[in-house]
Amino acid sequence: MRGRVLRVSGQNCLVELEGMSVRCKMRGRLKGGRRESNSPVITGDWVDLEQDGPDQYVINGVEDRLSHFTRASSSSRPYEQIIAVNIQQLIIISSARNPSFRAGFIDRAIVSALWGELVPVIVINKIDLGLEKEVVAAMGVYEHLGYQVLQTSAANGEGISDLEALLKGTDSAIMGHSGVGKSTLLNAIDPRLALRTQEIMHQHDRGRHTTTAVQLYPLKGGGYVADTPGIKELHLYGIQRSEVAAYFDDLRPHIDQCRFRDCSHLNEPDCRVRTAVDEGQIAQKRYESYARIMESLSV
Ligand SMILES: Nc1nc2c(ncn2[C@@H]2O[C@H](COP(=O)(O)OP(=O)(O)OP(=O)(O)O)[C@@H](O)[C@H]2O)c(=O)[nH]1
Ligand SMILES: [Mg+2]
Ligand SMILES: [Zn+2]
Repeated sequence: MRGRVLRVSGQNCLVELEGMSVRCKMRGRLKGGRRESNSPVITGDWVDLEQDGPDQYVINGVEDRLSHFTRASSSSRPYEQIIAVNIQQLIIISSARNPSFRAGFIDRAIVSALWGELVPVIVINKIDLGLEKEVVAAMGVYEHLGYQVLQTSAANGEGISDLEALLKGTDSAIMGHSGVGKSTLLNAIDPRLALRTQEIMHQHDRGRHTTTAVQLYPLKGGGYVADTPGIKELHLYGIQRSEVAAYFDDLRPHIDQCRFRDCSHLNEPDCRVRTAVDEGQIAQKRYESYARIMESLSV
């Protein structure tokens, strides 16, 4: 039988099978699988199931994945942490403020999406709290790059129907810092989800994550969406320094025109990328994000 993994916790999975949610365990040889990764079965996986008892199933195998949202763990020896697979869109949620807007985080998330074969979409939530100049400028940059940018407020309902239309009929994962309103937005789209959200009184507690596990939910209009726990730092996984510029759609057109073929675009002479920054063809902020990613990668 073929099912879709909705949630993974240790060796236990919740799997959608013919419209029902069933509990599954992983077959022994699966557990031993890829040691360098967080789990052999990931939310969004299509799996081969077998009934093992009255109310118990086992996962025999995992189908090849078409796409993935992956990061590196923040531990001292980073390992591959695959968050969700077989989805089409990565919905990158930021808040206009509280917690404060960080373009650098969005830029990393875009790289992560493109590397994982996902279409990045940018959502600025909490617009009821006002839009500072920096936020408006960043939205302009992303729109100019051709990414879809949505403005929402879960508080007053603005943009919620746009977000709903965006999610409908496709599979997406929602990501962003803790407290930007990911779960609140999903509840606004479908109150039946009844996801836990942060209490107002705890809004200023740092480091408190309200959503603690990745879970895929079917949407009423068709399609699925994965709510994910807040991410503090998005460490990129599997990308080498020499590849980063190609994931910046604004840098890429220039990278073949540098004097050196292996130009890092950080400090070499006759670097066409840095000239483009100086001439205003590449936004300064985007270049800073690129440089910071390069600094964070060792190879
Ligand atoms: N003013 C305002 N507050 C919002 C909005 N959306 C969410 N909030 C509030 O922001 C807080 C955090 O919302 P959550 O939905 O729990 O945030 P989250 O991104 O799911 O957080 P984690 O699960 O920890 O990653 C709650 O107090 C919400 O009521 C909005 O559009 N405007
Ligand atoms: Mg949440
Ligand atoms: Zn260069």
